Amino acid sequence: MNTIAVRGACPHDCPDTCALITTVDNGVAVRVQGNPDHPHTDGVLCTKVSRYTERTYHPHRLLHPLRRTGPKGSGQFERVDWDTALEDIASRLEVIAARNPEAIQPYSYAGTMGLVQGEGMAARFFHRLGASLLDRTICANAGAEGLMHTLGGKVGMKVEHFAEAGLILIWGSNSIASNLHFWRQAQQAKRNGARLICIDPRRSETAEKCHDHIALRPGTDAALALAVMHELITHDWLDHDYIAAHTLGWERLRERALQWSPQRAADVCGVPVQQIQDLAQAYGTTRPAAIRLNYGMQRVRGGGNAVRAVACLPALVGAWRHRAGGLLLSSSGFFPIQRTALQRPDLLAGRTPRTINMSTIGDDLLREASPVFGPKIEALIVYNSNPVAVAPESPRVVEGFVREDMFTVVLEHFQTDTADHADYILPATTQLEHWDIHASYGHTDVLLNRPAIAPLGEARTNTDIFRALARLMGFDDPCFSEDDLTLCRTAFGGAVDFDQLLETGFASLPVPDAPFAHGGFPTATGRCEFFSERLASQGLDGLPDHLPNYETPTAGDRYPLAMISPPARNFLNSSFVNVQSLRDIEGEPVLEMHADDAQARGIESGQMVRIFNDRGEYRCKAEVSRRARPGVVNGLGVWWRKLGAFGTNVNEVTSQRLTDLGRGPVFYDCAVEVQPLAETV
Ligand SMILES: Nc1nc2c(c(=O)[nH]1)N[C@H]1C(S)=C(S)[C@@H](COP(=O)(O)OP(=O)(O)OC[C@H]3O[C@@H](n4cnc5c(=O)[nH]c(N)nc54)[C@H](O)[C@@H]3O)O[C@H]1N2
Ligand SMILES: Nc1nc2c(c(=O)[nH]1)N[C@H]1C(S)=C(S)[C@@H](COP(=O)(O)OP(=O)(O)OC[C@H]3O[C@@H](n4cnc5c(=O)[nH]c(N)nc54)[C@H](O)[C@@H]3O)O[C@H]1N2
Ligand code: SF4
Ligand SMILES: [Mo]
Repeated sequence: MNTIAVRGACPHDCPDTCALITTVDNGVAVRVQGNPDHPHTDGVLCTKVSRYTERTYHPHRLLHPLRRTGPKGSGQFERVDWDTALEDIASRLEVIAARNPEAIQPYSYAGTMGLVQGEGMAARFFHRLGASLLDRTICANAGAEGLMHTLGGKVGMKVEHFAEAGLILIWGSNSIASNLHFWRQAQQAKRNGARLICIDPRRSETAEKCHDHIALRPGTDAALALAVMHELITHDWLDHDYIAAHTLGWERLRERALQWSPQRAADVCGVPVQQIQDLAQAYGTTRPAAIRLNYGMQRVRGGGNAVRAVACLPALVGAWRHRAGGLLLSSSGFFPIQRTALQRPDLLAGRTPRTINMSTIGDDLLREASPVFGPKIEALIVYNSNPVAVAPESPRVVEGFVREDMFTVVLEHFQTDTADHADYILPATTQLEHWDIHASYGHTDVLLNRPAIAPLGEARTNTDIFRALARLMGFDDPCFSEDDLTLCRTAFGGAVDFDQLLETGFASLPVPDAPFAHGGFPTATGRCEFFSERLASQGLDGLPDHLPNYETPTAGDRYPLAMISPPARNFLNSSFVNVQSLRDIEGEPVLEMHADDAQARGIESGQMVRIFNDRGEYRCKAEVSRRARPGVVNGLGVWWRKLGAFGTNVNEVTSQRLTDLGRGPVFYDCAVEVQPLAETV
């Protein structure tokens, strides 16, 4: 038997970006494990990716191109050969482009985080075509903007130093589920005597393993952070030297924070005042104090401001002085990604296409041509994303996708809800079958992914599909013939040692251990900006503040419950929902409810319920659970609609409104009512 071990990288949208070792027997991948040589991975993978061969060799993997035969959305297709599919797609796009290339819309996100199979060749293709651009806002934009206006970029603590902290605030993050390798650091800190405080409306797996859990109402984090500042000020738990030397706008922030007494915040957040005072005391008096912030807390109207408020805290107490102090939301800003070289915006040749926001794709697919909007969307090319399941307000998204006058191409591994609506489905390779290179948003190493096995069936890489379309459409710039290994080299240019990547599979960036111990923030002023001139000059509040949710339900309202829909532990967004062994662990879609809320509606655990508002209706089982706080229901995971009850998932009821900063989605700012299903059918 010929057995080899191939080094790779996990492609998924997860902060951990693990280094993989795939064992291949006679050309068949038999095992995917964590690389023990990579310190962050430490030989450990999550349950999902440990089962990667099950996903790769899944009986439903798409193995050849498919052309639609039934009505849009029916999921009926016939097999066609690649030439037929690509020639037809190219000629359909040519006809539309001749009228107006902006009627062609790419739609992609983080099915793979790879810089090559992501926006590498694809971006070149769409730039050359002059297609509309896509604002990739669906996950992190509000927080990213908030961080940018405060710290200057997506930068922060190095994850390995959390193990030395004396206090860790785990803020809007279910780390056990979504950031396992950080959780290992937090556990090490706990063993060393650190105190762990979780701030999350849901009593998550992580919350129950921390010393304290602050179960605030969704969308009230800025109020909590401002009240913590209030206490830091009134007890003088401040690092005056750090504030004077390395921050901007202290006097103004002080004035704002003093308006947020713990009692006022307790009323807004729905938590005991004592909990807020304890939190502030712990944060003001424990060194080093670290904050692991995650994107869960910015999917609400005030998400950008909330991140701004939390990101001010470390500078107030001088936490950045220590390498185990400060804050980490994302480390991706440390990576010197050569986006211009990879994506070649120069191929636009002076054209400035409009930009469509991926978070409002439902409305935008239904818009007619107008001077403000531009042309109606006539063609949609989807890759690395499953918008019919993951985008907000899916009734509108589906209405757009079933348009018979729209030409839709979906590059996929599986026939997802989105692929069901395609005119052509093109089978794509998985991470085990292609080259790629990865930055990370949870650590500071670059990872290289080598193909472990040959593509299954007739699957082709995303890059190869766009190369072929470029050729058919007569795009002759030499950049369209570059191969994937060349693109891997381009991604970081000379900034990383590519020979080392080829040899070991990973390479660390030279990031200092305590990057802001002496200030030097990547803002315009080099300071941590409590007050942002840039925001003020746009007519916005220069200081962070609490902005109430769009939908803040109270008892007696038509929709009196707040719903959040955090990720399921054994899925990754909508990926893995079709992997049987993982679905068996998750069971079925559930809505967690507090006993009081369930009882008031005559709902018992295990009963089917309808969760509804003016936008739509989602159906699943209710689970009366300690994980839910009163007034808040938790709809877990982004299930494939067709694998959920009655073909629905949680995005039936979420809204397309946008966050205060970054034009992001507000998945967790959503008021609903819940009823037992039996009464209503
Ligand atoms: N297993 C698994 N891992 C994942 C994912 C997955 O789907 N499954 N998704 C990946 C993706 S796309 C991302 S972006 C990352 C990060 O993904 P995140 O969405 O940040 O994921 P979580 O760490 O689960 O954090 C969300 C937590 O925030 C809580 N939360 C909801 N609303 C609020 C609020 O208003 N305030 C506060 N303080 N907390 C709130 C939720 O209850 C939940 O526990 O994780 C990635 N990792
Ligand atoms: N209600 C609610 N909705 C949410 C969220 C939530 O918390 N609640 N989370 C939001 C967040 S944070 C995010 S990031 C988005 C995620 O949204 P998406 O980025 O769309 O993520 P996935 O649902 O995982 O879908 C990715 C798809 O890409 C495919 N894919 C993977 N690799 C490749 C490849 O190499 N080539 C091709 N062609 N396809 C590939 C996978 O098979 C999968 O179907 O969802 C958002 N939606
Ligand atoms: S999903 Fe996250 S934890 Fe799991 S293997 Fe990938 S990077 Fe690691
Ligand atoms: Mo995300």
